Formats: sequence, C-alpha cells, structure tokens
Amino acid sequence: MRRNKIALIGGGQIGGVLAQLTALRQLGDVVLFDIVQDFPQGKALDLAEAAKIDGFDGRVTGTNDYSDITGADMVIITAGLPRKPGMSRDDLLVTNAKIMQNVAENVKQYAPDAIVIVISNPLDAMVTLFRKVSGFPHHKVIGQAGVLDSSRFATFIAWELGVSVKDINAMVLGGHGDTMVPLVRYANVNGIPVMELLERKYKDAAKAKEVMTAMVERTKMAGGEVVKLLKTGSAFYSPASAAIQMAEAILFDEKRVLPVCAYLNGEFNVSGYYVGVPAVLGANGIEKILELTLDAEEQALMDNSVKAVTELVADMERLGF
Ligand code: TXD
Repeated sequence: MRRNKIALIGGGQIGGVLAQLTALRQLGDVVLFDIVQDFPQGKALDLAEAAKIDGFDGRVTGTNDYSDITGADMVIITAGLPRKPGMSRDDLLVTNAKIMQNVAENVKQYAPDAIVIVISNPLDAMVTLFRKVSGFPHHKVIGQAGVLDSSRFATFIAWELGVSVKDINAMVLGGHGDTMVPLVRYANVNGIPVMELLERKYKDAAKAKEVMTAMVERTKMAGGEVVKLLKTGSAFYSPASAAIQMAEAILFDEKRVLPVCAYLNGEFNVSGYYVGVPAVLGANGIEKILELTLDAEEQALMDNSVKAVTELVADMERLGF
C-alpha cells in the first residue's frame, strides 16, 4: 500500500508549518508547491534533512511544477497573500481570487480525486471560488476557519478559568470574519457550562457576562491581534495545526465533529453558501452537517454572519470571479 500523497499549494509561512506537521505526524509524502523559484525546494530540502533526527519516513519535496502533485490524495491550499497590519481580509479579495482561480484549474487537472482544504483568505470566498472553478463535489472541498477560531476561544476560556485547554469544548460558527459567532451557551468545561463557572468565580452574573463578552470579542479579533504584533504576515502556527486536525480526521476516517467551512444545502436555513458549521469529517470529506438549535440571539448573530458571507461572495462575483 502506498503512502498518502499530500500536496501543499503555497509554501509560505503556513505551508512550511503544514509540511513539517505532515512529516512529523507521518501523514504521508509531502509535495510543497509555490510559484517562487527554488523557494519550496529549499524548504523541502531543509525539512527532509531533519527526517533522520525526527524519525519520519515520508518524502518531502518542493516544486514549481504542478505536474508534481499528480494523484495527490489531499490538497491543502494556502496560496495567496496574507493580511498586512490594518488591512481587512476582504481587501485581499481580488488578489487572492486570481491566485485561487489558477490553483483550482491546476488541482483539477492534476489531482482530480483529492479532498481539498482551503485556508487562503478571505476564506469563505476562496473556498467558494475553488469549488466553482474545480467543479469538485461540495463535500470534498472544505474551508478551514472554525477549528482555529474555536481553538482561540477555548484558549481564552482556559486562561480565564485556570484549567487545561484540553478540557474546554467551545465552538465558533459562521463566516471567518468579524461577524463570526462564538457559541457562548454551548461552551463548557468537560460538560460544565463555562457561564456557570464564571458566575461562581465572580459571584456576580453581570461581571461573568462582561468577562465572557470580552473573550468573545477577543476571539473575533484574534487574527488581527496576531497581525498587529507580528508586523509582517499573519498567524501561521495555529492555522496550520487547525488544518492538520482536519486532514487527520479525513485521512484516518475519524468521523470527528469539527466546525468547518462547509457548503450548506438548506441546513441552518442556508442554501448555496459555504459557512462555518459543525460537521462530521471522515474519509469522504464532509460526511454530515450537524444542525443544532440556536436561540433567538444566536440565530440573529448567525444570520448576520451569513449575510456577511453572501455579501463577500456577491462582491467576488461582481468583480468577475
Ligand atoms: O484560518 C485561516 N483560514 C487563516 C488564513 C489564518 C491565517 C492566515 N490565513 C491566510 O492564509 C492568509 O491570509 C493567506 O491568504 C494564506 C497564507 O498565509 P501565509 O502566512 O502562509 O502567507 P505567505 O507566507 O505569504 O504564503 C503564501 C504563499 C507564498 O509563498 C506565495 O509565494 C505563494 O503563497 N503564492 C502562490 N502559490 C501558488 N500559486 C500562486 N499563484 C501563488 N501566489 C502566491
């Protein structure tokens, strides 16, 4: 049986960490593609020379030639430009749409059976465009946003409560923008509602609410917080880890329930758009969307987020994509 072949399109910050995690976790052979001459070859060579030390067998190669991704089982796309300080995700729309169009045409040609995880921003638009240009089945084209946004939310909750982040269950739904929806009511520590723990900690419901609101706001702005500190580029360790969790769920047919950017066909009352929702990820990609009951306030936030996604997609279409 041959090893999985995993093509990483974009060999920049996230692409490099993806390559390393893929190798370390022995998920398969890595082909790192980038348009910059020699750059992915250099990264791949550097990483391959760590195999002896880290003890992985997977091959790691870099390329500027799409034919090298032929037959890839999985494709993870980070090609595009990251945000600069003060730049919104949507400013990236035109530049990255042109790139994504080109990527999709090539993935369609050389890896027509792959399951694809899109990371490039603006995420909801890029995953939509990849799907449209490639014509791949919707369940095999998935966007990464929710796993990262949820991990950020969980991190802030863990810090606030002084407990292990491993015991936090928290989910963020909606689009990957400022309108994303961290689900407060469902957030829990091994089943204990986070709000209950906050109320016990502060012995004051209003204060508990205030603390939670601050964590929700920080989650929504978390990408920008990192951008501001880094000065050049955007988050790359955590987005790579998030995509690897999705990749493992698919490659090992884990049926994990993860919040991902999935194509909705009536679920959550949305039709024809990619939106962040809980889904079962397994060997077939998205195997099921898990719907859940939202109260009036959550539904209003979700509607607002879906509206932002539809506007973004409309903008992209108006610009000719
Ligand atoms: O959670 C999420 N979805 C995200 C998304 C979280 C953080 C950042 N996110 C976005 O991922 C970010 O806004 C960017 O759109 C992508 C990639 O971020 P990264 O930090 O890895 O950007 P880099 O380091 O600039 O890498 C992008 C690479 C770079 O090496 C370019 O040469 C290459 O993409 N590139 C291309 N590759 C292939 N094909 C084409 N046409 C191309 N154009 C540029």
